Parts: sequence; structure tokens; C-alpha cells
Amino acid sequence: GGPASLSRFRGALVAAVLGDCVGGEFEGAEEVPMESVLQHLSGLEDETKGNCILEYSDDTAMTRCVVQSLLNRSGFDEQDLARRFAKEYSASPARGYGSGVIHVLKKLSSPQLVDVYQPARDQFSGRGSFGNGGAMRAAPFALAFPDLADVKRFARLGAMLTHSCSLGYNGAVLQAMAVHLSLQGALNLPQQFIGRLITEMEEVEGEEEALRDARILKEAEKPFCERLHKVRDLMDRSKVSIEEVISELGNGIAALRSVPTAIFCVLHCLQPQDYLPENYSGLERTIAYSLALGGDTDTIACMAGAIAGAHYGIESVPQSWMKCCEGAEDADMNAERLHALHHQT
Ligand code: 8NA
Ligand code: MG
Ligand code: MG
Repeated sequence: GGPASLSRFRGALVAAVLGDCVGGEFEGAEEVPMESVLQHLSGLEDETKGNCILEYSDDTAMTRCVVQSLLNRSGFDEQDLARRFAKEYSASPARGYGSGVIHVLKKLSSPQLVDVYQPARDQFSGRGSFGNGGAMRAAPFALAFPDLADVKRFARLGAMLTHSCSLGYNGAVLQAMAVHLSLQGALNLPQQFIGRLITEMEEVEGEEEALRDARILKEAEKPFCERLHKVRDLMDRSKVSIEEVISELGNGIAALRSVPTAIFCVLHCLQPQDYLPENYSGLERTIAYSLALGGDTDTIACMAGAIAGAHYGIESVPQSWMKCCEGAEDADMNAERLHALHHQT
């Protein structure tokens, strides 16, 4: 489809759910042989297995809250979103939430709470979380708002409800921007795509809080920019091993060690790779490759899935995968509503 087409919206929201659901199998695994990934994925084609055999986790649970809030309020409303996060957590607490964020989610359900951003600020002795939990749910901001400035602003605020450290919320800004650019067709020119992300993040990470947090955590002056430069270097190489990707970019639960990695997965899988089945679509390659990195596989595949789905569109999503994943049908319907909201103005 053309820029911001319905197919791209559906691809983005559905593939994020698929990444989460199929990635759950390997979450936290240190080494994941490609053979195991391909076996897991071919298992999804077994017709006898029934629908929704793979449950979604915190990534999709929180993304659904963002989607519902944006649709119901026709825009960003932090009170409404905070309430939805709290309600969702108390209804289904066993979705694999990070061990820190559950304290925020419990506090957000208090009727006495005045400032909905305060519980997140109190995390980790006042430093705030740098986990990837803000980034994993950032895609809907790119779908709801046509202007990049709004995408950045609301992805940041949406993340700050649980992640007040700039290394957490700036991961969400980066992820939302990647989805935004992909929806516009920017992945047709991969070098320009990564160049644009670097330029945007130069500005984002030039802010005082970001520079201060990076200093305190002993990271590079502009940590996401540094990683994006590494992504660009790895893109230019003809052969890259999984080990190199993990050591250069990471596969962990910190936004800094997973958002640039997800972006790399998408870029790397734009072309066929000899260790992936020839009949795989680009989207299938992206998700398979994300799982083979190990570590926080559900979240990396969820983020890579959103970016890749926005590029390839819903046509590249296998029906059999969709049928196996809880929440995929819902995501497909909500994508249509977000598409309408996006094109409303
Ligand atoms: P979070 O905010 O609890 O952060 C995740 C973890 O990161 C925390 O529990 C801490 O260990 C660490 N952390 C974050 N900020 C700081 C800090 N300032 N100082 C010290 N340590 C810190 O949760 P989240 O919403 O960011 O979730 C992140 C990931 O954890 C998600 O992938 C989610 O699925 C979850 N998770 C991951 C695994 C896994 O094995 N990869 C397993 C279960 C849950
Ligand atoms: Mg998860
Ligand atoms: Mg995870």
C-alpha cells in the first residue's frame, strides 16, 4: 500500500501482537538456535492445534490499553491511560510484567493519586525505570497521530506513566518514530531511514535530562544515537553474526539494549538471508530473526514486528500465525479504527 495505507496500519498492530505471542516461547533464553525458531514457527501451521494457542504478554496487554485510550478519548489523556494500565494489571496480573513496573501499576490504581506521573518517578530510588516497557507499547502513538511532533510528544508522555528515566522514555520515542517513518514508506530507502532516526535522536538526546541521565548511568553522551550508529555500521557489513549483534546492540530488558536491536532486525531482514527459509516474507524473516537473538525475545519481536508490519502491510502476515495468536484479530480491527482517527484531521 501507499504511505499511511490501511494495510500498513493493520500490519503494524497485528505483527506487534504476533512478535509478542510467538516470542514468548524463548523469553529469557540465552541461546536460541535458528533451528528451534523455525521449528516453533512451523508448528503454527498445524491446523489441528486450534485458535489462540499462544497467549500475549504485558507488551500486548499494555499496547491494547494505549489503543483503547487513544480511540476512546480521540487523543492522548494521561488520566484515562493510567487508569486503563492499572485496571488491566489488576484483572490479569500474570502477563509477565517487569518486576519493577508492578509497583507503579499498583499505585496507579489508588483513587487518592493526584499526579499520575509520580509513581513512575519514585521507581529505583528516584532514578526511574530504563526498561523497555515504555517502548514495547509505543507503536499506537505512530498510528494515531499524523504529525511527527505529536508522535514524539505523546510516545514520551505515554511511556513516562511507568518509565521516568530518559533512557526508558526515549526508547519509546525512538520506537514510535521508527513506526511513523515505516508507515510513510521510509524503509524503501534504508540508509535514509537510519540517517533520519539519528538526526531526530540527536535532538531528543540533546535535552538536559537525557544528558544528565546518560552521565549518571555512565553511558555514551547520547546513548541511543551511539547505538544507531552501530546499527548503521552493522547494516553496511555483508555478514553479521548473531553474537556480534548481541554484543554490539544487546538483547536485554533495557530500552537501550533492545529498541536499536529491534530496528536492526527489521533493516537486516529487508533482504533474504541464507539461514532463513526462501519462502518467508520479509515480515516472517524479521520475526524469526528477532527470536534467534534470545534474551527479551517477546519484546524485541513485538517492536520489530510493529516496524516491519508498517512496511510490508497485512498481506505479508501469514493467516496461520494470526490464527494462533491471542489478540491478533482484535489488533486488526483496532488498526482500522486508528487509521480512521489518523486520517480524521
Ligand atoms: P521494569 O520497569 O520493571 O524494568 C525491568 C527491569 O529493569 C527492572 O525490574 C530492573 O531489574 C531493571 N531496571 C529498570 N530501570 C532500572 C534502574 N533505574 N536501575 C536499576 N535497574 C533497573 O519493567 P518494564 O515494563 O520495563 O519491562 C521490561 C521487560 O521486562 C519486558 O520485556 C517485560 O516483558 C519484562 N520481562 C522480561 C523478561 C525477560 O526474561 N527478558 C521476563 C519477564 C518479564
Ligand atoms: Mg512480555
Ligand atoms: Mg519481554
